[in-house]
Amino acid sequence: MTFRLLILLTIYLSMASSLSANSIIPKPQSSMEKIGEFEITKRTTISTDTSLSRNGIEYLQKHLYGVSGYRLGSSKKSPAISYHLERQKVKRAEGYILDISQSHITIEARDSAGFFYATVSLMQLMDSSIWSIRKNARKRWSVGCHRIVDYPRYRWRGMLLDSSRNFFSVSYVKKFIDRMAQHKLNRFHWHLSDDEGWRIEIKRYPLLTKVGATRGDGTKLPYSTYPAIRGKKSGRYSGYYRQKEIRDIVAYAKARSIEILPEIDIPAHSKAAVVSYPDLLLDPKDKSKFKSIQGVSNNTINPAMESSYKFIDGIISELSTLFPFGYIHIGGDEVPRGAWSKSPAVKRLMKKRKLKNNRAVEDYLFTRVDGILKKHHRKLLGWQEIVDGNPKLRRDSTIMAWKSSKASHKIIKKGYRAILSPVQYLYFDQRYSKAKGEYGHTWSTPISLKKVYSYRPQYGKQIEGIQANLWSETLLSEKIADYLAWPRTLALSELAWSDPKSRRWSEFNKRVKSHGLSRLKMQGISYRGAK
Ligand code: TNX
Repeated sequence: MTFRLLILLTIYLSMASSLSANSIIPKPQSSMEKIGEFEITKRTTISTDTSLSRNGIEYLQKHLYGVSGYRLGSSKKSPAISYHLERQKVKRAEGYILDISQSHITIEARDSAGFFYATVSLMQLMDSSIWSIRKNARKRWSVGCHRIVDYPRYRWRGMLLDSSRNFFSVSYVKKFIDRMAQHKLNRFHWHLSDDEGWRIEIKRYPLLTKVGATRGDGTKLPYSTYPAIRGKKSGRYSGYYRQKEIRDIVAYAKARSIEILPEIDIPAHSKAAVVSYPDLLLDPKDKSKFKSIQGVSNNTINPAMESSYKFIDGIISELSTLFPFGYIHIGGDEVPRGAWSKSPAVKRLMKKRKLKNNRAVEDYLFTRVDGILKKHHRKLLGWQEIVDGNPKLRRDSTIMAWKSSKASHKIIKKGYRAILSPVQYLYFDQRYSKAKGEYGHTWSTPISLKKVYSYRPQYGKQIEGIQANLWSETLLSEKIADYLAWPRTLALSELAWSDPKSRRWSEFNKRVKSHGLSRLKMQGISYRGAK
């Protein structure tokens, strides 16, 4: 081959490869591959002109130190990696421009999230061992030259972890958050109370954790509230987070551009609260007997007791000191039929307020709770059942649509904002397939990785974004949690971040197999298919 031909071939190949995808998940909005490589070594220097880049830089340094044993020094004169505040060129919140050439890496963004995500993208272009949890021999990291211009499709890119049905340790919660951040997810929805356990220390109401955080022999909560667990039928089970631990986790998430949305599920799904404070939360004269869809008896806070509202106010007040995020999730799902039907207090309330039926009583409750949230400068988030009736909520309330991919229509019509989390695509507690031995719930349809990826979420002004939910009734171990969450979370991240027009299942699947999974493996994640 002549020299000229060789050059032509090289140019052609580099053009062709610029069209192909790189290793980044979620896929960037635009990415161009260039010729050459940049090499990060011990001597590479770093500089910045903004404190907004702190989280990004620290994240890179932490990994380099953990794996290669060095941190990069800073240099103002001839830095090799420079972080630069750029509000003109980078127009979108959380967006960034990452330009890698043979002599320089330039990162431009307008906010802390943008700098963080640029850094994560840079690290995904490095050898996957940068994600390793162990030190290894690698000291030099070559990064292919690229120019990437990127920003998210949705503002809300969430995941729910249910710490009530089965408890997860602080260290697992941190891992969960870190892995979300690596894939540019930014909202951690933390389900902290349910029938099976109250999981957060509340100073005003110590019995919530003294009584309500333990179930089983000798406690007030049954060990095996179906389908809370699949394992043993008896024993004792407890766990909760102390406020100190909560503060630590909030800071950990913040350093990774993740806001934490705490959820206290009311008025139903509240057995643990009700057995802890029956005098406050129940009408002593109520003779109603009812069961939740999960088979838990009388699990609902009474909406006619003033003490219920005082309790809710106290909880929300403490939550707002712990969680800086502007929203609190109040549940609102699955109020069992027959709840309060024989409560004299509810009957009196109905008469006094001219409430026609049970649904109107619920509306009254949600309206009051929204008022309490307002007092504490928090916006309301709740499950779709809240707007099955007509509570008077503030316009900026946000509702999660979970029963189907069309459930958002009603929410939008009523003028609220919606987050899409349809059980048919984004309930990661459901099994992957019908094959024998699969973990997970079976009550909805199986959800394969491909099925997640095939979801076409609605887009529009009132759509905040999307979220996957990892309910934990069947999550008997962290391994099972990992298995159900991964690799499906990779698909979630792409639905939440990337342009749907650029999504191709076969290309995504290839990228997952050749890059995505090896990054998970390096961290010891027990994803489905891991050996
Ligand atoms: C429905 S989604 C629930 C949860 C369960 C989940 C199990 C929602 C608002 N309620 O309480 O854990 O199904 O898949």
